[in-house]
Amino acid sequence: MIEILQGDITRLDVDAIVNAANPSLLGGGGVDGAIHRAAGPQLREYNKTLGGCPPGEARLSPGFNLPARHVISTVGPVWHGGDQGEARILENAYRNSLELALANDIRTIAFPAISTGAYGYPREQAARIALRVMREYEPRFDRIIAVLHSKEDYDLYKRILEEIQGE
Ligand code: AR6
Repeated sequence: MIEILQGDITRLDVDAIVNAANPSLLGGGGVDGAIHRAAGPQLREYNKTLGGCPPGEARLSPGFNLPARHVISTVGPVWHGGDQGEARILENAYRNSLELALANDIRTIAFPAISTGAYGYPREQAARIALRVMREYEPRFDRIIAVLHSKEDYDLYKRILEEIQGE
């Protein structure tokens, strides 16, 4: 089942929250900064052992001080206008996060709106990709949660999910 929530992803008690990271996996701003602050410095120490992550791939870490049991870090594309393979990389970020979750018996997972902040991906196009991949994987999870920071993004996701469910 897909759920759409407005709020702070670091507060969720789920098997895994997904981080919109950068390829270093060592922290940054936005949701990445919030997750590292809430998880504690052990997350950065652990991620040093992972050796980074290319765009579109995903890596697993423990949740440390988070209510969530795991952090799945993925790296979305930086938006360069849309002709640099951004859509495929964004789709892969969602898909590889969900595949990594399945391989680790994760049944409840929460995603932020990957790439739509500092990385500049147009929000509506990104939401369509996110929700289409979530729909595809929905039967294999107990909960797939999209967590939106702003009311605007929350409303956008609600609208697009209704559109997709009507197809
Ligand atoms: N919970 C849920 N969503 C949040 C939270 C939160 N606590 N905080 C912010 N968002 P961004 P990106 C939303 O910039 O575009 C970092 O520096 C935010 O409103 O966090 O993938 C990394 O290290 C936006 O809608 O991620 C990378 O360098 C969404 O999360 C780079 O930013 C994603 O915005 C990644 O950029």
